[in-house]
Amino acid sequence: MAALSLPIKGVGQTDDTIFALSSGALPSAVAVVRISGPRAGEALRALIGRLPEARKAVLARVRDPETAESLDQALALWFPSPASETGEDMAEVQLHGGRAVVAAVFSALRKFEGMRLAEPGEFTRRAFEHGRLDLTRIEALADLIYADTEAQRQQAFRHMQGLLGDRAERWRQTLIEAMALVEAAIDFPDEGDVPADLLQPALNIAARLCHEIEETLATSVRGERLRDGLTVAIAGPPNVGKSSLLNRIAQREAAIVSPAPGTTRDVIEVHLDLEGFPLTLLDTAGIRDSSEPVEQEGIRRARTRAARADLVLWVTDPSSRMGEQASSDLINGNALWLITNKCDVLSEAAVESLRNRTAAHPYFAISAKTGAGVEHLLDALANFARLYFKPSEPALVTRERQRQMLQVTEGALRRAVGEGARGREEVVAEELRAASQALGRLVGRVDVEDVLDAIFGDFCIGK
Ligand SMILES: Nc1nc2c(ncn2[C@@H]2O[C@H](COP(=O)(O)OP(=O)(O)O)[C@@H](O)[C@H]2O)c(=O)[nH]1
Ligand SMILES: [Mg+2]
Repeated sequence: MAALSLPIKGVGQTDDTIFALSSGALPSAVAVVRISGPRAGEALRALIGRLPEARKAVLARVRDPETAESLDQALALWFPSPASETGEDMAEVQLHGGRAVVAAVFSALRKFEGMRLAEPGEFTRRAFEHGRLDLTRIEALADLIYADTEAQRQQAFRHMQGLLGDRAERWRQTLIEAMALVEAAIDFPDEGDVPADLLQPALNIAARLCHEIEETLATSVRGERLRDGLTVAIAGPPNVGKSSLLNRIAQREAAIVSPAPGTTRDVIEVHLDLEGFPLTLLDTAGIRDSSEPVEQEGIRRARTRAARADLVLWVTDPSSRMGEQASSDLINGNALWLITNKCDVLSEAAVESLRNRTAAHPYFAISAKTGAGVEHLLDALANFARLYFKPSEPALVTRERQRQMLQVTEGALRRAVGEGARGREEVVAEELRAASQALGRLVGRVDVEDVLDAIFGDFCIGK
Protein backbone atom coordinates (compact mmCIF):
# COMPACT_ATOMS: atom_id res chain seq x y z
CA MET A 1 0.00 0.00 0.00
CA ALA A 2 1.15 3.55 -0.64
CA ALA A 3 2.66 5.14 2.44
CA LEU A 4 2.09 8.85 2.90
CA SER A 5 5.22 10.84 2.27
CA LEU A 6 4.50 13.72 4.62
CA PRO A 7 4.68 13.37 8.38
CA ILE A 8 1.38 14.28 9.99
CA LYS A 9 1.75 17.07 12.44
CA GLY A 10 -0.29 17.99 15.45
CA VAL A 11 -1.07 14.45 16.49
CA GLY A 12 -0.13 13.61 20.06
CA GLN A 13 3.14 11.72 19.80
CA THR A 14 4.39 9.74 22.72
CA ASP A 15 7.68 8.05 23.41
CA ASP A 16 6.12 5.29 25.47
CA THR A 17 6.57 1.75 24.37
CA ILE A 18 3.20 0.02 24.38
CA PHE A 19 2.15 -3.60 24.59
CA ALA A 20 -1.13 -5.48 24.37
CA LEU A 21 -2.75 -8.78 23.71
CA SER A 22 -3.64 -8.58 20.01
CA SER A 23 -5.38 -11.94 19.68
CA GLY A 24 -8.84 -12.87 20.99
CA ALA A 25 -10.24 -13.74 24.40
CA LEU A 26 -8.29 -16.09 26.68
CA PRO A 27 -7.90 -18.98 27.09
CA SER A 28 -7.04 -19.71 23.48
CA ALA A 29 -4.60 -21.87 21.55
CA VAL A 30 -2.20 -19.01 20.95
CA ALA A 31 -1.95 -15.54 22.50
CA VAL A 32 -0.25 -12.88 20.39
CA VAL A 33 1.38 -10.13 22.43
CA ARG A 34 2.64 -7.14 20.47
CA ILE A 35 5.09 -4.52 21.65
CA SER A 36 5.67 -1.25 19.79
CA GLY A 37 7.93 1.71 20.46
CA PRO A 38 11.54 2.66 21.12
CA ARG A 39 12.11 0.01 23.79
CA ALA A 40 10.50 -2.90 21.92
CA GLY A 41 13.84 -4.40 20.88
CA GLU A 42 15.29 -4.11 24.35
CA ALA A 43 12.19 -5.71 25.85
CA LEU A 44 12.27 -8.62 23.43
CA ARG A 45 15.98 -9.20 24.08
CA ALA A 46 15.32 -9.18 27.82
CA LEU A 47 12.45 -11.65 27.45
CA ILE A 48 14.10 -14.21 25.15
CA GLY A 49 17.80 -13.44 25.57
CA ARG A 50 18.49 -12.25 22.01
CA LEU A 51 17.12 -10.22 19.14
CA PRO A 52 16.02 -12.54 16.31
CA GLU A 53 16.75 -11.82 12.67
CA ALA A 54 14.21 -9.30 11.32
CA ARG A 55 10.85 -10.81 10.28
CA LYS A 56 11.94 -14.43 10.94
CA ALA A 57 10.04 -16.44 13.51
CA VAL A 58 12.20 -18.12 16.17
CA LEU A 59 11.27 -20.56 18.91
CA ALA A 60 12.44 -19.21 22.24
CA ARG A 61 12.20 -19.63 26.00
CA VAL A 62 10.47 -16.59 27.51
CA ARG A 63 11.96 -15.53 30.86
CA ASP A 64 11.18 -12.90 33.46
CA PRO A 65 14.14 -10.54 33.02
CA GLU A 66 14.42 -9.92 36.79
CA THR A 67 14.08 -13.40 38.22
CA ALA A 68 15.15 -15.37 35.11
CA GLU A 69 12.21 -17.64 35.76
CA SER A 70 10.89 -19.42 32.65
CA LEU A 71 7.42 -18.18 31.75
CA ASP A 72 6.66 -20.02 28.51
CA GLN A 73 8.07 -21.39 25.28
CA ALA A 74 7.00 -19.09 22.41
CA LEU A 75 7.48 -17.97 18.84
CA ALA A 76 9.10 -14.57 18.69
CA LEU A 77 9.29 -12.05 15.84
CA TRP A 78 11.19 -8.80 15.43
CA PHE A 79 10.12 -6.01 13.07
CA PRO A 80 12.60 -3.12 13.16
CA SER A 81 11.37 0.37 12.22
CA PRO A 82 10.23 1.56 9.73
CA ALA A 83 9.07 -1.67 8.08
CA SER A 84 6.57 -2.58 10.75
CA GLU A 85 2.84 -2.14 11.08
CA THR A 86 3.12 0.91 13.34
CA GLY A 87 6.27 2.19 11.64
CA GLU A 88 8.06 1.88 14.99
CA ASP A 89 10.27 -0.92 16.30
CA MET A 90 7.90 -3.79 16.98
CA ALA A 91 8.19 -7.17 18.63
CA GLU A 92 5.68 -9.98 18.74
CA VAL A 93 5.56 -13.05 20.95
CA GLN A 94 3.13 -15.86 20.27
CA LEU A 95 2.55 -17.46 23.66
CA HIS A 96 0.41 -20.37 24.78
CA GLY A 97 -2.97 -18.76 25.26
CA GLY A 98 -3.45 -19.24 29.00
CA ARG A 99 -4.55 -16.41 31.25
CA ALA A 100 -1.69 -16.94 33.71
CA VAL A 101 0.88 -17.15 30.90
CA VAL A 102 -0.21 -13.81 29.47
CA ALA A 103 -0.48 -12.25 32.95
CA ALA A 104 3.10 -13.36 33.77
CA VAL A 105 4.49 -11.91 30.53
CA PHE A 106 2.54 -8.68 31.06
CA SER A 107 3.92 -8.29 34.55
CA ALA A 108 7.45 -8.87 33.22
CA LEU A 109 6.89 -6.20 30.56
CA ARG A 110 5.51 -3.71 33.09
CA LYS A 111 8.87 -3.76 34.88
CA PHE A 112 10.43 -1.79 32.01
CA GLU A 113 10.48 1.93 32.42
CA GLY A 114 8.46 3.77 29.77
CA MET A 115 6.48 0.62 28.99
CA ARG A 116 2.71 0.52 29.39
CA LEU A 117 -0.43 -1.27 28.23
CA ALA A 118 -1.76 0.12 24.92
CA GLU A 119 -4.98 2.11 24.71
CA PRO A 120 -7.75 0.88 22.36
CA GLY A 121 -6.64 1.41 18.75
CA GLU A 122 -3.23 2.76 19.78
CA PHE A 123 -1.21 0.51 17.48
CA THR A 124 -3.29 1.67 14.53
CA ARG A 125 -3.09 5.26 15.71
CA ARG A 126 0.69 5.02 15.70
CA ALA A 127 0.58 3.54 12.19
CA PHE A 128 -1.44 6.61 11.19
CA GLU A 129 0.95 9.00 12.94
CA HIS A 130 3.87 7.45 11.12
CA GLY A 131 2.14 7.78 7.76
CA ARG A 132 1.65 4.02 7.29
CA LEU A 133 -2.11 4.24 6.77
CA ASP A 134 -4.43 7.03 5.69
CA LEU A 135 -7.71 7.62 7.52
CA THR A 136 -9.91 5.89 4.96
CA ARG A 137 -7.78 2.74 5.29
CA ILE A 138 -8.05 2.92 9.06
CA GLU A 139 -11.82 3.21 8.83
CA ALA A 140 -11.77 0.22 6.50
CA LEU A 141 -9.63 -1.73 8.95
CA ALA A 142 -12.24 -1.17 11.68
CA ASP A 143 -14.95 -2.23 9.22
CA LEU A 144 -13.01 -5.37 8.31
CA ILE A 145 -12.70 -6.36 11.95
CA TYR A 146 -16.43 -5.84 12.49
CA ALA A 147 -17.61 -7.23 9.13
CA ASP A 148 -20.39 -9.77 9.73
CA THR A 149 -21.22 -10.71 6.17
CA GLU A 150 -19.34 -11.51 2.98
CA ALA A 151 -20.41 -8.33 1.19
CA GLN A 152 -19.26 -6.22 4.15
CA ARG A 153 -15.91 -8.02 4.16
CA GLN A 154 -15.42 -7.36 0.44
CA GLN A 155 -16.24 -3.68 0.78
CA ALA A 156 -13.96 -3.22 3.80
CA PHE A 157 -11.10 -5.06 2.13
CA ARG A 158 -11.32 -2.99 -1.05
CA HIS A 159 -11.18 0.18 1.02
CA MET A 160 -8.22 -1.12 2.98
CA GLN A 161 -6.46 -1.45 -0.34
CA GLY A 162 -7.08 2.25 -0.93
CA LEU A 163 -10.19 2.28 -3.10
CA LEU A 164 -11.17 5.71 -1.77
CA GLY A 165 -7.91 6.82 -0.14
CA ASP A 166 -5.78 6.50 -3.27
CA ARG A 167 -8.38 8.20 -5.40
CA ALA A 168 -8.72 11.08 -2.95
CA GLU A 169 -4.96 11.45 -2.87
CA ARG A 170 -4.88 11.61 -6.69
CA TRP A 171 -7.62 14.25 -6.68
CA ARG A 172 -5.66 16.25 -4.15
CA GLN A 173 -2.52 16.17 -6.29
CA THR A 174 -4.49 17.30 -9.34
CA LEU A 175 -6.04 20.10 -7.31
CA ILE A 176 -2.61 21.28 -6.22
CA GLU A 177 -1.65 21.57 -9.92
CA ALA A 178 -4.81 23.58 -10.59
CA MET A 179 -4.03 25.82 -7.61
CA ALA A 180 -0.55 26.51 -8.99
CA LEU A 181 -2.09 27.59 -12.30
CA VAL A 182 -4.48 29.96 -10.57
CA GLU A 183 -1.72 31.44 -8.42
CA ALA A 184 0.31 32.04 -11.59
CA ALA A 185 -2.70 33.74 -13.20
CA ILE A 186 -3.07 36.01 -10.16
CA ASP A 187 0.62 36.89 -10.11
CA PHE A 188 0.74 37.60 -13.84
CA PRO A 189 1.19 41.32 -14.67
CA ASP A 190 -2.10 42.82 -15.74
CA GLU A 191 -1.59 42.90 -19.50
CA GLY A 192 -2.26 40.65 -22.50
CA ASP A 193 -4.54 37.59 -22.19
CA VAL A 194 -2.12 35.17 -20.57
CA PRO A 195 -4.08 34.90 -17.29
CA ALA A 196 -7.05 33.43 -19.15
CA ASP A 197 -4.71 30.81 -20.60
CA LEU A 198 -3.68 29.91 -17.08
CA LEU A 199 -7.09 30.18 -15.47
CA GLN A 200 -9.07 28.17 -18.02
CA PRO A 201 -7.06 24.91 -17.67
CA ALA A 202 -7.41 25.22 -13.90
CA LEU A 203 -11.18 25.62 -14.23
CA ASN A 204 -11.32 22.62 -16.57
CA ILE A 205 -9.55 20.54 -13.94
CA ALA A 206 -11.94 21.78 -11.24
CA ALA A 207 -14.98 20.99 -13.38
CA ARG A 208 -13.73 17.49 -14.14
CA LEU A 209 -12.95 16.76 -10.48
CA CYS A 210 -16.33 18.14 -9.45
CA HIS A 211 -18.02 15.72 -11.81
CA GLU A 212 -15.96 12.75 -10.61
CA ILE A 213 -16.72 13.55 -6.98
CA GLU A 214 -20.43 13.82 -7.75
CA GLU A 215 -20.31 10.34 -9.24
CA THR A 216 -18.44 9.06 -6.23
CA LEU A 217 -20.98 10.59 -3.87
CA ALA A 218 -23.73 8.82 -5.73
CA THR A 219 -22.43 5.50 -4.36
CA SER A 220 -22.44 6.71 -0.75
CA VAL A 221 -25.94 5.63 0.24
CA ARG A 222 -25.13 2.09 -0.87
CA GLY A 223 -21.74 2.08 0.83
CA GLU A 224 -23.04 3.37 4.14
CA ARG A 225 -25.96 0.94 4.03
CA LEU A 226 -23.63 -1.97 3.49
CA ARG A 227 -21.80 -1.04 6.68
CA ASP A 228 -25.02 -0.78 8.69
CA GLY A 229 -27.29 -3.21 6.88
CA LEU A 230 -30.52 -2.59 4.97
CA THR A 231 -33.43 -1.95 7.27
CA VAL A 232 -36.64 -3.87 6.76
CA ALA A 233 -39.52 -2.92 9.07
CA ILE A 234 -42.39 -5.29 9.83
CA ALA A 235 -45.44 -3.14 10.42
CA GLY A 236 -49.20 -3.50 10.43
CA PRO A 237 -52.24 -3.64 12.71
CA PRO A 238 -51.99 -5.33 16.15
CA ASN A 239 -52.22 -9.09 16.53
CA VAL A 240 -51.71 -10.09 12.90
CA GLY A 241 -48.51 -12.03 13.69
CA LYS A 242 -45.75 -9.48 13.10
CA SER A 243 -43.71 -10.67 16.08
CA SER A 244 -44.36 -14.29 15.09
CA LEU A 245 -42.97 -13.54 11.62
CA LEU A 246 -39.85 -11.94 13.08
CA ASN A 247 -39.28 -14.93 15.34
CA ARG A 248 -39.83 -17.35 12.48
CA ILE A 249 -37.24 -15.56 10.34
CA ALA A 250 -34.78 -15.10 13.21
CA GLN A 251 -35.33 -18.74 14.18
CA ARG A 252 -35.53 -17.73 17.82
CA GLU A 253 -37.93 -16.10 20.24
CA ALA A 254 -36.57 -12.58 19.77
CA ALA A 255 -39.94 -10.89 20.25
CA ILE A 256 -42.78 -11.70 22.66
CA VAL A 257 -45.75 -13.27 20.90
CA SER A 258 -49.11 -13.07 22.58
CA PRO A 259 -52.78 -13.22 21.68
CA ALA A 260 -53.19 -9.91 23.53
CA PRO A 261 -53.14 -7.04 21.03
CA GLY A 262 -50.60 -4.31 21.80
CA THR A 263 -47.94 -6.62 23.27
CA THR A 264 -45.00 -5.25 21.30
CA ARG A 265 -44.00 -1.77 22.44
CA ASP A 266 -40.32 -1.21 21.78
CA VAL A 267 -38.84 -1.73 18.34
CA ILE A 268 -37.03 -5.08 18.28
CA GLU A 269 -34.08 -5.60 15.93
CA VAL A 270 -32.75 -8.82 14.47
CA HIS A 271 -29.61 -8.84 12.34
CA LEU A 272 -29.61 -11.23 9.42
CA ASP A 273 -27.03 -12.38 6.89
CA LEU A 274 -28.96 -12.98 3.67
CA GLU A 275 -26.62 -14.53 1.11
CA GLY A 276 -23.79 -12.33 2.31
CA PHE A 277 -25.79 -9.13 2.60
CA PRO A 278 -26.52 -7.58 5.99
CA LEU A 279 -30.13 -6.88 6.80
CA THR A 280 -31.72 -5.55 9.97
CA LEU A 281 -35.27 -6.70 10.52
CA LEU A 282 -37.44 -4.59 12.82
CA ASP A 283 -40.52 -5.72 14.70
CA THR A 284 -42.75 -2.82 15.62
CA ALA A 285 -45.82 -2.12 17.72
CA GLY A 286 -49.12 -2.78 15.97
CA ILE A 287 -50.50 0.43 14.56
CA ARG A 288 -53.96 1.37 15.86
CA ASP A 289 -55.67 4.14 17.78
CA SER A 290 -54.71 3.70 21.38
CA SER A 291 -55.20 5.82 24.48
CA GLU A 292 -52.66 3.92 26.52
CA PRO A 293 -49.54 6.15 26.83
CA VAL A 294 -46.88 3.39 26.60
CA GLU A 295 -48.58 1.84 23.58
CA GLN A 296 -48.93 5.29 21.98
CA GLU A 297 -45.17 5.78 22.37
CA GLY A 298 -44.60 2.32 20.83
CA ILE A 299 -46.79 3.25 17.88
CA ARG A 300 -44.94 6.55 17.46
CA ARG A 301 -41.64 4.62 17.37
CA ALA A 302 -43.08 2.09 14.95
CA ARG A 303 -44.12 4.87 12.58
CA THR A 304 -40.74 6.66 12.66
CA ARG A 305 -38.71 3.52 12.17
CA ALA A 306 -40.96 2.26 9.38
CA ALA A 307 -40.73 5.63 7.61
CA ARG A 308 -36.92 5.43 7.71
CA ALA A 309 -36.71 1.78 6.65
CA ASP A 310 -35.56 0.74 3.17
CA LEU A 311 -38.48 -1.64 2.90
CA VAL A 312 -41.72 -1.98 4.83
CA LEU A 313 -43.42 -5.35 5.13
CA TRP A 314 -47.04 -4.44 5.79
CA VAL A 315 -48.59 -7.45 7.50
CA THR A 316 -52.31 -8.14 7.86
CA ASP A 317 -54.27 -11.32 8.53
CA PRO A 318 -57.41 -12.72 6.89
CA SER A 319 -59.60 -11.00 9.51
CA SER A 320 -58.10 -7.58 8.82
CA ARG A 321 -60.57 -5.06 7.57
CA MET A 322 -60.09 -2.75 4.65
CA GLY A 323 -58.87 0.57 5.96
CA GLU A 324 -56.07 -1.15 7.78
CA GLN A 325 -53.95 -0.29 4.79
CA ALA A 326 -50.41 0.96 5.09
CA SER A 327 -50.71 4.70 5.32
CA SER A 328 -48.55 6.70 2.96
CA ASP A 329 -46.74 8.62 5.70
CA LEU A 330 -45.50 5.28 6.94
CA ILE A 331 -43.77 4.18 3.78
CA ASN A 332 -42.44 7.60 2.89
CA GLY A 333 -41.62 6.67 -0.69
CA ASN A 334 -39.67 3.55 0.31
CA ALA A 335 -40.46 0.09 -0.98
CA LEU A 336 -43.61 -1.58 0.35
CA TRP A 337 -44.54 -5.24 0.27
CA LEU A 338 -47.92 -6.54 1.38
CA ILE A 339 -48.19 -9.71 3.41
CA THR A 340 -51.18 -11.72 4.51
CA ASN A 341 -50.25 -13.86 7.52
CA LYS A 342 -52.13 -16.73 9.19
CA CYS A 343 -52.89 -18.35 5.85
CA ASP A 344 -53.04 -21.67 7.73
CA VAL A 345 -56.59 -20.73 8.79
CA LEU A 346 -57.65 -20.44 5.16
CA SER A 347 -58.43 -23.15 2.63
CA GLU A 348 -55.82 -23.83 -0.02
CA ALA A 349 -58.15 -22.43 -2.65
CA ALA A 350 -58.55 -19.19 -0.69
CA VAL A 351 -54.76 -18.84 -0.34
CA GLU A 352 -54.39 -19.53 -4.05
CA SER A 353 -56.84 -16.81 -4.98
CA LEU A 354 -55.09 -14.35 -2.61
CA ARG A 355 -51.79 -15.09 -4.34
CA ASN A 356 -53.29 -14.62 -7.76
CA ARG A 357 -54.95 -11.31 -7.11
CA THR A 358 -53.39 -8.33 -8.80
CA ALA A 359 -51.67 -5.95 -6.45
CA ALA A 360 -49.78 -2.69 -6.83
CA HIS A 361 -47.02 -4.01 -4.57
CA PRO A 362 -45.24 -7.34 -4.27
CA TYR A 363 -47.56 -9.64 -2.37
CA PHE A 364 -46.96 -12.67 -0.14
CA ALA A 365 -49.39 -15.05 1.52
CA ILE A 366 -47.67 -16.77 4.46
CA SER A 367 -48.13 -18.46 7.77
CA ALA A 368 -45.69 -17.55 10.53
CA LYS A 369 -47.14 -20.45 12.48
CA THR A 370 -46.44 -23.24 9.97
CA GLY A 371 -43.70 -21.46 8.02
CA ALA A 372 -45.61 -21.76 4.74
CA GLY A 373 -44.48 -19.14 2.22
CA VAL A 374 -41.73 -17.80 4.52
CA GLU A 375 -38.92 -19.38 2.46
CA HIS A 376 -40.29 -17.62 -0.62
CA LEU A 377 -40.40 -14.31 1.27
CA LEU A 378 -36.78 -14.77 2.39
CA ASP A 379 -35.69 -15.47 -1.20
CA ALA A 380 -37.37 -12.26 -2.27
CA LEU A 381 -35.64 -10.35 0.55
CA ALA A 382 -32.25 -11.73 -0.49
CA ASN A 383 -33.00 -10.68 -4.04
CA PHE A 384 -33.98 -7.20 -2.87
CA ALA A 385 -30.64 -6.90 -1.02
CA ARG A 386 -28.70 -8.24 -4.00
CA LEU A 387 -30.24 -5.71 -6.37
CA TYR A 388 -29.67 -2.94 -3.87
CA PHE A 389 -26.01 -3.67 -3.23
CA LYS A 390 -24.78 -5.14 -6.47
CA PRO A 391 -24.66 -2.47 -9.15
CA SER A 392 -21.47 -2.97 -11.19
CA GLU A 393 -19.24 -0.54 -9.29
CA PRO A 394 -18.16 -1.02 -5.68
CA ALA A 395 -19.18 1.85 -3.39
CA LEU A 396 -16.44 4.43 -2.92
CA VAL A 397 -17.95 6.11 0.11
CA THR A 398 -18.84 4.04 3.14
CA ARG A 399 -19.14 6.54 5.98
CA GLU A 400 -20.92 9.74 6.78
CA ARG A 401 -17.58 11.41 7.59
CA GLN A 402 -16.25 10.60 4.11
CA ARG A 403 -19.46 11.77 2.48
CA GLN A 404 -19.34 15.09 4.34
CA MET A 405 -15.73 15.77 3.32
CA LEU A 406 -16.55 15.01 -0.31
CA GLN A 407 -19.64 17.21 -0.20
CA VAL A 408 -17.50 20.09 1.08
CA THR A 409 -14.96 19.42 -1.70
CA GLU A 410 -17.63 19.26 -4.35
CA GLY A 411 -19.32 22.47 -3.15
CA ALA A 412 -16.02 24.37 -3.19
CA LEU A 413 -15.15 23.09 -6.68
CA ARG A 414 -18.56 24.05 -7.99
CA ARG A 415 -18.17 27.58 -6.61
CA ALA A 416 -14.64 27.78 -8.04
CA VAL A 417 -15.93 26.98 -11.53
CA GLY A 418 -18.73 29.56 -11.20
CA GLU A 419 -16.43 32.31 -9.93
CA GLY A 420 -13.86 31.49 -12.62
CA ALA A 421 -16.45 32.13 -15.32
CA ARG A 422 -16.71 35.66 -13.87
CA GLY A 423 -12.93 35.99 -13.95
CA ARG A 424 -12.56 36.24 -10.19
CA GLU A 425 -9.22 34.49 -9.78
CA GLU A 426 -8.75 35.36 -6.11
CA VAL A 427 -12.01 33.69 -5.14
CA VAL A 428 -11.21 30.70 -7.35
CA ALA A 429 -7.90 30.30 -5.52
CA GLU A 430 -9.70 30.41 -2.18
CA GLU A 431 -12.30 27.81 -3.17
CA LEU A 432 -9.65 25.47 -4.56
CA ARG A 433 -7.78 25.75 -1.28
CA ALA A 434 -10.97 24.86 0.59
CA ALA A 435 -11.51 21.86 -1.69
CA SER A 436 -7.98 20.61 -1.18
CA GLN A 437 -8.29 21.14 2.58
CA ALA A 438 -11.42 18.97 2.66
CA LEU A 439 -9.70 16.22 0.66
CA GLY A 440 -6.76 16.47 3.04
CA ARG A 441 -9.12 15.95 5.95
CA LEU A 442 -10.69 12.98 4.18
CA VAL A 443 -7.39 11.09 4.06
CA GLY A 444 -6.22 12.55 7.36
CA ARG A 445 -3.34 14.70 6.16
CA VAL A 446 -4.48 17.95 7.69
CA ASP A 447 -6.33 19.13 10.72
CA VAL A 448 -8.13 15.96 11.75
CA GLU A 449 -7.44 15.97 15.49
CA ASP A 450 -11.17 16.35 16.20
CA VAL A 451 -12.19 13.14 14.43
CA LEU A 452 -9.37 10.86 15.56
CA ASP A 453 -10.77 9.88 18.94
CA ALA A 454 -14.04 8.83 17.33
CA ILE A 455 -12.28 6.78 14.66
CA PHE A 456 -9.79 5.02 16.92
CA GLY A 457 -12.45 4.52 19.57
CA ASP A 458 -13.92 1.90 17.20
CA PHE A 459 -10.92 -0.35 17.78
CA CYS A 460 -10.18 -2.74 20.59
CA ILE A 461 -7.04 -2.83 22.70
CA GLY A 462 -4.26 -4.56 20.80
CA LYS A 463 -5.26 -3.21 17.39
N1 LIG B 1 -53.11 -19.38 13.11
C1 LIG B 1 -52.08 -18.55 13.15
N2 LIG B 1 -51.89 -17.78 14.23
C2 LIG B 1 -50.83 -16.95 14.25
C3 LIG B 1 -49.92 -16.88 13.16
N3 LIG B 1 -48.98 -15.93 13.46
C4 LIG B 1 -49.29 -15.47 14.69
N4 LIG B 1 -50.41 -16.07 15.18
C5 LIG B 1 -51.04 -15.81 16.47
O1 LIG B 1 -51.56 -14.48 16.48
C6 LIG B 1 -51.42 -13.90 17.76
C7 LIG B 1 -50.66 -12.60 17.66
O2 LIG B 1 -49.31 -12.87 17.26
P1 LIG B 1 -48.16 -11.81 17.40
O3 LIG B 1 -46.98 -12.36 16.69
O4 LIG B 1 -47.96 -11.41 18.82
O5 LIG B 1 -48.80 -10.60 16.58
P2 LIG B 1 -48.35 -9.07 16.50
O6 LIG B 1 -49.18 -8.34 17.49
O7 LIG B 1 -48.67 -8.64 15.12
O8 LIG B 1 -46.91 -9.01 16.79
C8 LIG B 1 -50.73 -14.93 18.64
O9 LIG B 1 -51.68 -15.60 19.40
C9 LIG B 1 -50.07 -15.85 17.63
O10 LIG B 1 -49.92 -17.17 18.10
C10 LIG B 1 -50.15 -17.73 12.02
O11 LIG B 1 -49.43 -17.75 11.02
N5 LIG B 1 -51.25 -18.53 12.07
MG1 LIG C 1 -45.94 -7.96 18.24
